[in-house]
Amino acid sequence: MSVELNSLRMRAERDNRHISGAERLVSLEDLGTVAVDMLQRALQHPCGQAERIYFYVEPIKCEQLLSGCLPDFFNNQVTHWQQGRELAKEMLLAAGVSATAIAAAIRNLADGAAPGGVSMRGAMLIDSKTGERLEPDQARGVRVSRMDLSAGVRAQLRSLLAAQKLDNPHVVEALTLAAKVLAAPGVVAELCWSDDPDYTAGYVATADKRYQRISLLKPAGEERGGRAFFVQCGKQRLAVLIDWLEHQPLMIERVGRIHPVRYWREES
Ligand code: PML
Ligand code: MG
Repeated sequence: MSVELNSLRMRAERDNRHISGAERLVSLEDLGTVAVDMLQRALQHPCGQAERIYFYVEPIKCEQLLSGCLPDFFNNQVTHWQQGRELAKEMLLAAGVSATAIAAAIRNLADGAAPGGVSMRGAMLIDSKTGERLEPDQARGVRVSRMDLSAGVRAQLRSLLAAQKLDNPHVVEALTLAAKVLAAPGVVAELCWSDDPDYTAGYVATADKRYQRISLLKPAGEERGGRAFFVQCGKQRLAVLIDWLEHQPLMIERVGRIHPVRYWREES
């Protein structure tokens, strides 16, 4: 018997700024429990208690739901954030992103990619060759929506991550989001670091289905962060890509491989 699913989305603001968002695909039965978890999270956010919290619930048509897989997970431990950014650059160059596009993404994430030098609500879209920003609204960006892990994959992933002491909502949600981004038409790679002041990690995800976690990509206390998707799709197909990222429902039904931690020492 197929279960009807609902897209449940939360976004929270404080001082008229976006501070938190969450996405799930849930049955009617689980809607209340999951929404309460999201509410608590917004009320206990490290940027301060949310002042406005919005919930959106919409049914998903079963026939629209696609099945996806998680990328392979690599855990890179670096000694400081500058080393983390150098590593991210190397990974993005190897994935075919130009040095110009990488520099544009890092500059925007570091300076605050939205007008006023704050973090965006969603992600930037960056042309992977020219470095041009392509998202129509530079405050809102593109919000990746309507994706989730099946119950089996969630349990399996959490137990695999627990073995590396990484079973936390940041990692689980970032992997889920990256799985959808890498499945999208025209995406070459993604760079992300957290906009939460107490979370300094981020990742590079690439079209060969690798999620390279990097332990430090920004200084502690820094609130500027977010996501850049490097795309190669031409302006006509941009609207198709944005629609896919925001609206195509995707259930992730396969885990990827979890690789052991790798320690990066500084060159002496
Ligand atoms: C966020 O939750 O703000 C983004 C987190 C990205 C890094 C997740 C990880 O630790 O792998
Ligand atoms: Mg955040």
